[in-house]
Amino acid sequence: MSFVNYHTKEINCKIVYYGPGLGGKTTNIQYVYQKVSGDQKGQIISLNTENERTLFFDFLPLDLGEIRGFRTRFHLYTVPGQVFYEASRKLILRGVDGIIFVADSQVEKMEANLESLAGLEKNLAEQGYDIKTVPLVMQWNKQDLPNTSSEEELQKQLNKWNFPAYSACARTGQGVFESLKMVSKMVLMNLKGGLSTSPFV
Ligand SMILES: Nc1nc2c(ncn2[C@@H]2O[C@H](COP(=O)(O)OP(=O)(O)OP(=O)(O)O)[C@@H](O)[C@H]2O)c(=O)[nH]1
Ligand SMILES: [Mg+2]
Repeated sequence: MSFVNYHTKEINCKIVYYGPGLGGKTTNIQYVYQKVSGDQKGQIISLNTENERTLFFDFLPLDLGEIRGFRTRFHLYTVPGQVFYEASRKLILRGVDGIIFVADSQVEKMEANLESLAGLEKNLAEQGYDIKTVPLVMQWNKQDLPNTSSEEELQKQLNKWNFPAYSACARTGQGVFESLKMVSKMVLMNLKGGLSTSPFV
């Protein structure tokens, strides 16, 4: 739930990058961190295993300045994608405002994508959220690799709700800000009072 404080004129929103292990969630927020200017970002915090897999989460606070008189901050989180970290994913999803589902476009990863998406739907339902109504953007990542599913196939298998979707290569940054801009716009439009200007546009 976005935290809008009318007294101090602050808005805090939580965006979670969700998806299967090694799909590119951490790479997304590392790219954002590299590109956002110093005064807009806090430290990136990563809790990793020794081989660079996310152990608990990555966290990047972004300060977007004022939107209609409200000091606006976005807190970006990634979940650990490895199957056995389900409890961590549930915890990180608490109070989420917007989600970027980072799918791995490689053909052999379709099962892992489907499993992760089913987990997301279930974890949201446990919080009382219906996935259909949550601001969510699909990201078809790793499109630079050979042997990827077509966008049409990804769309058919993973996006029956017809969320906005972007092809991406998080390593080079393709699609990274497009996804973030769209989800931020959806989150702000969802806020009471309809603050409809995306801070990234
Ligand atoms: N070729 C290619 N490699 C990518 C892309 N995005 C990420 N990678 C690579 O994929 C590997 C895993 O990326 P991460 O960002 O750590 O994946 P993750 O989703 O955070 O993984 P977990 O933390 O285990 O859930 C790294 O070696 C990245 O450099 C991409 O678009 N193309
Ligand atoms: Mg990670």
